[in-house]
Amino acid sequence: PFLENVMVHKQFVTGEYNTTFIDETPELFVFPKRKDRGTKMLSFIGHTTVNGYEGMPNKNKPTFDEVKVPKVDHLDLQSGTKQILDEQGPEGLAKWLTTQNEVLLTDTTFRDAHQSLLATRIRTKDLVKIAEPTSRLLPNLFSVEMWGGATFDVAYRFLKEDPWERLLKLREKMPNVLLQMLLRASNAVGYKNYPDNLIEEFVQKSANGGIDVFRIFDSLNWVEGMKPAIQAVRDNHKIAEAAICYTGDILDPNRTKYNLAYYKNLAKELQESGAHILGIKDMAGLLKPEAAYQLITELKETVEIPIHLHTHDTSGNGVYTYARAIDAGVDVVDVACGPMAGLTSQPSAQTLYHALDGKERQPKMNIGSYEKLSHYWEDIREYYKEFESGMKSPHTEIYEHEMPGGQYSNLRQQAKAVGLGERWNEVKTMYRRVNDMFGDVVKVTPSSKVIGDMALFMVQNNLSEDDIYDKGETIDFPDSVVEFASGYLGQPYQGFPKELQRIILKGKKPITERPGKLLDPINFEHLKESLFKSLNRHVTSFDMIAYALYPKVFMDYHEFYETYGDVSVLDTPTFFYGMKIGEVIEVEIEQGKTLIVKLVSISEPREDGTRVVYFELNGQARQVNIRDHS
Ligand code: 3PY
Ligand code: ZN
Repeated sequence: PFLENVMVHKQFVTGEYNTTFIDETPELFVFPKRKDRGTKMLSFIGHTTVNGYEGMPNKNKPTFDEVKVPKVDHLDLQSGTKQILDEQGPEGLAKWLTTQNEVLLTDTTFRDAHQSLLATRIRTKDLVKIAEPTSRLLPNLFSVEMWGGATFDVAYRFLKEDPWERLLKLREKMPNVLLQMLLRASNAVGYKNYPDNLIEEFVQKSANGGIDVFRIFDSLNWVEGMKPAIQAVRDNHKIAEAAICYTGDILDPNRTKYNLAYYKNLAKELQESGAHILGIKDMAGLLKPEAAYQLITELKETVEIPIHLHTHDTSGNGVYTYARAIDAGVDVVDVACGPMAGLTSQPSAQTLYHALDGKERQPKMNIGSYEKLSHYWEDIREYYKEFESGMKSPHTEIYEHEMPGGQYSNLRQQAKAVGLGERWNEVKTMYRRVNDMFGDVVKVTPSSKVIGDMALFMVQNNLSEDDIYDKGETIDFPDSVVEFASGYLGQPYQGFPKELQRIILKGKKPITERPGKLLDPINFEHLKESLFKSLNRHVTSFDMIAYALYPKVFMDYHEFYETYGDVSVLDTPTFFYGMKIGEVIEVEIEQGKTLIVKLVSISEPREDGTRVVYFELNGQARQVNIRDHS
């Protein structure tokens, strides 16, 4: 939206245009008058200073250490996996991978690590600053996971920034390593199934924007639901990493539903569906070391494609799990930079490296490089301390409740919000009970939300399992539970428990087809016209996709943008805490154009409930009126 004309238009920048570009987008060739960006920005800073950041208690701005970015000018940019993909294509890259003796690493610091530790709140500005050092210091990475999952939604909803901008900027700064995203198959980066043509459009634009590796999973491990996404990635000549979500415990003889045979069948089906790489996505950190050894050994005998393992270190067993998977021949594992690793995040890259000392598959890397990057992340994490989950030590209870890393803190917040903070232990126990009631399901976004919503609902209303069966006809179940039972998230392995499904649906017939087949395709021409009218500016394909995924979130973002302008240019402490009286900050609003902002004073509230906030902007006195919500 802040891209005002063709010179900086995303479609233009990414080369995604043809000769009809000028005809189709005449509005881009109008160079509009500049709006008063200064006033918008002062309004935002004034608002945040007076009222605090949305959803966070209004706190005095802490003093942070200066964040140092490692200097890398002296390092040549070495070619890496991105060049292999570009030269040899996805099949060539996959083949290359299987010929590597040492294990390769995917760094998740830019995505899952902060999704799992800091409620997905790391801002583009803080990612972009460390992107080039990462690509120069770690040219041997398999990939950097930096997009998708919850980051897309959170960027618009909470960070008030455009996730596509993040993609384009990180791509520019990291030209040598593969960029990876997490794609929830037919749920894209949302929480429900979307029409097939939206999935195709999303994949194509993400590929054009710079994504190389798409890790595709279905929240019920329903391969049928993954096929359109796998095909779309293949059509764009990118790497389709089709992932199996790991649940249960293959070492437990009492849990036979998800056994080795189940995983081997799935792996074969995914290979047949066109996967270039097989992903094993252990989203809750349930894969124990010996289970990892057995699983990877068997899968290596089952499929020819390389295997990429993802876990969360919640139990504290992550490094041991990886070490055993590496013994069994896994090709790539996911790690995060030390200060952003451990607990609900991925195991630490440095820890794994040292654990593999003396082993022949130890990754090829300069461990000192990772330590340099660590200093940056250590400092940056401080900015986001309000979003820490509070988990302080390894949490083996995960093997009981099986809640994914990202959901734990989220559900806890939700429980608090509905007054169940004191009954959190009950919620966890209920989560497991609900899982069993639903026939033991794979739990990952969005199926995990169904289980979480139902567990909260039952604890909140003091409902036991028997109550559901006895009084179910009169119970109004949460929307997500009804959608799930209706088949709108796809089909669970071995089906729904029939009696419970009947109770929830109250006579409505569930679907058994792929929801994407039944949903009307998006008419992008109409969408473009109607968005053009409501936004009153040019509409990019990126805008259309975002709107189609979550209309309200996108429109709220647009409204925010109209009011406050581009706040992604602010430093993070100012974005979350506003300014201190007397403080001076510099804001680079575009390359070469810097505003100097000083907060001079804030008046007492006036009769109408507003305060006057006095600034100096580039030395000139300015003031804005801000409603005090306290
Ligand atoms: C996501 O879907 O965002 C996840 O990270 C699931 O594990
Ligand atoms: Zn994860």
